[in-house]
Amino acid sequence: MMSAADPNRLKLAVQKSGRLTEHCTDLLVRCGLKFSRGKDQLVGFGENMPLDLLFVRDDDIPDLVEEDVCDLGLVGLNVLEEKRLEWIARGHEPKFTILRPLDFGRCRLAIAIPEEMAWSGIASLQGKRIATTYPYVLDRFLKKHGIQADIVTLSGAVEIAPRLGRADAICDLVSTGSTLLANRLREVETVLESQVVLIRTPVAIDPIKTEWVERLLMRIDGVQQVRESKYIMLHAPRSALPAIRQLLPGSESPTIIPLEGHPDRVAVHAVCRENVFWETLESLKAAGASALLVLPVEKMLA
Ligand code: PRT
Ligand code: ZN
Repeated sequence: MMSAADPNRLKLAVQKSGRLTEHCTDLLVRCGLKFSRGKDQLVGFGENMPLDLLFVRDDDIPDLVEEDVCDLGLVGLNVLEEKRLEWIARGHEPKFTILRPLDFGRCRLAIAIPEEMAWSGIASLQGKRIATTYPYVLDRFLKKHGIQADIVTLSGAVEIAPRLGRADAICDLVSTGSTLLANRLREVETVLESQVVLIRTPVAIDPIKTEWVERLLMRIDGVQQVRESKYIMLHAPRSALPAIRQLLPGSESPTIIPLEGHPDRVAVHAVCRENVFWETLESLKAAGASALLVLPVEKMLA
């Protein structure tokens, strides 16, 4: 009987409930994983792969992987980098590996100042108090720029710190910028660009499990590739082929198929690794193409 405690099963840590949860489970489902979540909701048991999900707070993911409690983890680079610098400051040299950057959870850790504060570059932060939940990443940034400032470490609600008189500026995550706007703050400097990354334990993973890690990576790559990819089909006169090939966005070598009874015409099939817009179709038509068809790509394996 298989169970989640089986040492032959991979354990992957994901955020329990937050911004990343749905993106992470969606990615894994697209990779073919079927999982059922137990009563305690803490473990997702992989039904068709020897892979179980451990649902935890995102801040715990780096430790769980570094300490080999989990083989793999999905976590924002912002959280990972803060942990990494904290470990180093405490004398622990981190040994986990980043396997892949993933195309979700994008945001930036940025410095923002009250709208009315004067700004003439990073030097304006000299001697100021900056509120953040990322003291280690901020400290590295300030040191790199030779700025001495007071880091006020908070556990949340950083954006209201200037209004409360607790800080002169903030260093917080930004995605759309609407939180800053609502708090009359102005983004002035990017400290760290972030996205979700897949990390693995520093401890050797046994061969059977390694094979599954490799398979998972291949599927993740496939899922990431197809997101923007389109399959395009069209008919064209042979003479228009050079022009048409130039217009196909991000495609390598299209398949050219003869059309029965039309020696001067061919069908062209190509995978485009970029989105195909109406403008592109119009240009293709102008170049002589007809019977244009654009299809989404569901799976891809190189
Ligand atoms: O409970 P747990 O500790 O697991 O969750 P959490 O509350 O710490 O994290 P959560 O779910 O808020 O975010 C998880 C991860 O999502 C972060 O670590 C980032 O990697 C990523 N992420 C992407 C973001 C944002 N975008 C984001 N905009 N995390 C937080 N924000 C917040 C930001 O702190 C600010 O309050 O959203 C606000 C700004 O958003 P905009 O759109 O107004 O600019
Ligand atoms: Zn968190």
